Amino acid sequence: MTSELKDLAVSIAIEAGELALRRRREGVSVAATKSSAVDVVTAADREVEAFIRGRLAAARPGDGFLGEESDSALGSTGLTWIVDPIDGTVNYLYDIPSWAVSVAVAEGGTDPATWRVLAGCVVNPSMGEVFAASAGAGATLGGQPVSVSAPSSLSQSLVATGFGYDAERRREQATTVSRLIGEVRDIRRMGAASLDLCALAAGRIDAYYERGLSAWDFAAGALIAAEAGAVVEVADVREGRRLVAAAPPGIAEEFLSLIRETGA
Ligand code: LIP
Repeated sequence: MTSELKDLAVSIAIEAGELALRRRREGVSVAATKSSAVDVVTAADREVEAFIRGRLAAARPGDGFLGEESDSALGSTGLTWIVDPIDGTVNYLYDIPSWAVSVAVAEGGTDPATWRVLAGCVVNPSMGEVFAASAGAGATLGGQPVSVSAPSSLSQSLVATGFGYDAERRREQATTVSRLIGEVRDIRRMGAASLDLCALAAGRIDAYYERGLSAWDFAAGALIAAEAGAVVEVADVREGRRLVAAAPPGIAEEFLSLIRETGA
């Protein structure tokens, strides 16, 4: 079952990525803003989500849907598809080749506190990279197994994070980074949570944290990272914003402790 769900997620995410890439090459502009003047949505975001939603409705008509750009649907099968049609929208708008199509399917609803993500796929169309995982069956990049790094220490670890769309929240997050940056190898801010988590899965970074993500930003990437061997924590809700943190087992406890100490 989870293998078939993963195959469907991969098939749809690849096709959606091809559509998004075509629209990028045709030219992209802001269609609207959401939580702030810099929280943008493009026509492609909406078109790609509609495409994904249509393919899922045809393949699994009774499943629920939760996407970034359209109304959610409960469904009747107990499964819900959790979709970010273009994660890294600002990168997409600026034609920075670090954005992704993220498709996950979960049972138990859409609250990370209670859901069980069964399968997921994250596609980076600009790089031609397809990350995928199904629960208990490992994670892959291009169909080949991937696994997290094994950093010798936290001070030797490359850490990725991200920032919110609200200026005051970004100031707070910058303060956290200023406290953290001297304790680790370096920081990377790449602009798409799903790709940050896949980079962790592939050993391209050693740890990741971010506060304030939506379920669709990390549902697939968190499964891929966990199936690649990462300890993934989605908790510590503060002012309605959860903390997502992930790291290899050897540094996970120390890393989680450090990001809490620094106020993440
Ligand atoms: C993005 C996340 C990223 C975060 C950005 C933004 P979007 O999602 O993937 O990690 O730092 O602020 O939230 O809005 O591009 O789908």
